[in-house]
Amino acid sequence: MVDFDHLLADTGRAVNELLDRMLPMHDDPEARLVEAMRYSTLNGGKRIRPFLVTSSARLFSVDQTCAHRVAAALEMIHCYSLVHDDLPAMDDDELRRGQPTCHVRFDDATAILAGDALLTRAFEVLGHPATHPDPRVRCDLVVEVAKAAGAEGMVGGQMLDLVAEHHALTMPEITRLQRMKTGMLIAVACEAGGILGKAPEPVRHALRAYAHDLGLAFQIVDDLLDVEGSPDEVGKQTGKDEAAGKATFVSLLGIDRARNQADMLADQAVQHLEVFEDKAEPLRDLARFVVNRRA
Ligand code: GRG
Repeated sequence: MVDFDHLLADTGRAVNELLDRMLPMHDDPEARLVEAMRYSTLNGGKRIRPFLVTSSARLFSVDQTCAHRVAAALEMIHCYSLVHDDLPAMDDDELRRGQPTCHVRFDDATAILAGDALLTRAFEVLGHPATHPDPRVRCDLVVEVAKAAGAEGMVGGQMLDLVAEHHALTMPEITRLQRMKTGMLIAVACEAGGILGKAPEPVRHALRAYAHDLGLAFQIVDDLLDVEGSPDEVGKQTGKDEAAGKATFVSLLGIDRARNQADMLADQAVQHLEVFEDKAEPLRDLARFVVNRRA
């Protein structure tokens, strides 16, 4: 039995190798763009979304080569969102994953273009026949990932986050915002294994339910780390939400209740996996990792 830490590290290595091959350096005049794309994707990160894709794919005995391609595509989208989120027009951050943010290392325009190019490259990968031989599966992946990343998902959530800087949010409003901003990409990473494995709807539903609770637990811990963590540990500036007067799960619930809520959601997430029996052990371990992480 491979333990969780090794499995997470193996997934990270596999995705790094693939990203390295998918984003090759070249000598053309636009090489700076590729350099910025590589800088923003091959710079560490916990690789939680890739782990969700590969672990859910294993539930349905999906070829891991296909799963790794979907994992790399979702990581490109995740990294694009971080690059754009760090820009001066958004969160204006100088540190990400312990290193200068993309626009600090390059410049704003290059960071915008690197994000754009990562997003579009992700869909090129999803639509490529090497990702799955069945075009209906590839179409399904493209549609579900587009919904999760776009105006009804991550980008819409980011818009709500910007609006929230100017008026206080209630608990249901914050929950909806975070579900869109971070939850939907996490959810589609979980569901991707079911899509690749052509799993029936009730099984895909169980994965979505797990992901829903996991995504909220993840976000609550992110809010806790912003209050309790240090930049050295977390790899980015902390204390930003409070300084901006932003409503978060922690500002509304307080530290102790937020921590309890995250633990409760992780337990609830695990309960949705019963149908998969022992095969879902890595996903159960991930739920525990998400609430215990320090970065
Ligand atoms: C700008 C289109 C656009 C969207 C931005 C996801 C997002 C929306 C912004 C990221 C800002 C942020 C810190 C959100 C909190 C949750 C989150 C996505 C944290 C970072 O994810 P991790 O912890 O990061 O998985 P690593 O570095 O480990 O990959």
